[in-house]
Amino acid sequence: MPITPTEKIWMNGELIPWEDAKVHVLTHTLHYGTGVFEGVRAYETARGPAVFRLTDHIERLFASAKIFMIDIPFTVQEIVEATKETVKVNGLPSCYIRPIVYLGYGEMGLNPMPCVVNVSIAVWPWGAYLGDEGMQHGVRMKISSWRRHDPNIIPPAAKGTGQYINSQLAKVEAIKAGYDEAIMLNPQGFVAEASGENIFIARDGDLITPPLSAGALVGITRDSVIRIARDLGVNVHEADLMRTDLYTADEVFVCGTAAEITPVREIDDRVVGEPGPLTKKIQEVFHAAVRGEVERYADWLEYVS
Ligand code: PY5
Repeated sequence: MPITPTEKIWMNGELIPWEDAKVHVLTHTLHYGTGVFEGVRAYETARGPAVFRLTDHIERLFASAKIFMIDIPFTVQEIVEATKETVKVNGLPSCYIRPIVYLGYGEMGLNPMPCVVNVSIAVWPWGAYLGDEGMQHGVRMKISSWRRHDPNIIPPAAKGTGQYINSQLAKVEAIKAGYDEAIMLNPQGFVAEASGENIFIARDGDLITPPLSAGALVGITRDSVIRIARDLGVNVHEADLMRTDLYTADEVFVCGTAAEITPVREIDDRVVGEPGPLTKKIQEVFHAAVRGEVERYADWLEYVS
């Protein structure tokens, strides 16, 4: 899905025209992948655009930066405000938001610490990441032959730009084999997550998701799903899952900012089926919550004006 340009991008404190938001080819992050980013969404609500769990996303951005010892030259509050400003100035009722912290031009050694730290925030309209058909009827997944990285090799707790080459190896393999998305096992062989989403299964009415220690990103949608499910009276637990737990699950779905709640209808050619009742209910509550229609989750929305 090609990016639709919008008007302005926030770069290091200034809103500049979309086409001027450029970096030098010797930008450090381009060469070695030390950068951190977020994927956030703003939704249309009755009170105008609202950013879903914005402060939580920006706090995770700072946590990712801390892991890589990148000092962001702004505060959390400043980036929160800059994000709202960028959404507002572009005049979109809803959009995807991509804040990125990257190391700039000036050094080429492997020591990233002397590099200048840059921050940009871009927004553009982005529909269902795994497709409208997938959102309604479920996607077909493949367990990747590529493993999710071990926490002592590259930390899955951080959303580092470079670590996504691992996700891309898995995604390309899955697409080339005719599937929509890849599921990644950790070095021990347990399910970690999908290439850009966390994963849940439903079994006997309970929801189970791999623990963060299995190599899953500390997903904000994952956390929202856990809260919604518990509020619905569903038992949710974290447990190591084997690939066969996915094959025999009653329901499977993945979740993330881009993918929202996407049902899974097939894994490695084993049929899970059309979206089940638990998946559909959580999808429904999530979609209402992000649009400001559920009072209980009002604190998840940060309005841009
Ligand atoms: N796991 C990985 C590896 C992710 O990249 C993402 C988000 C998630 C889980 C879900 O996290 P959250 O719920 O906090 O978004 N992926 C990005 C996103 O914006 C990039 C996808 C292209 O959804």
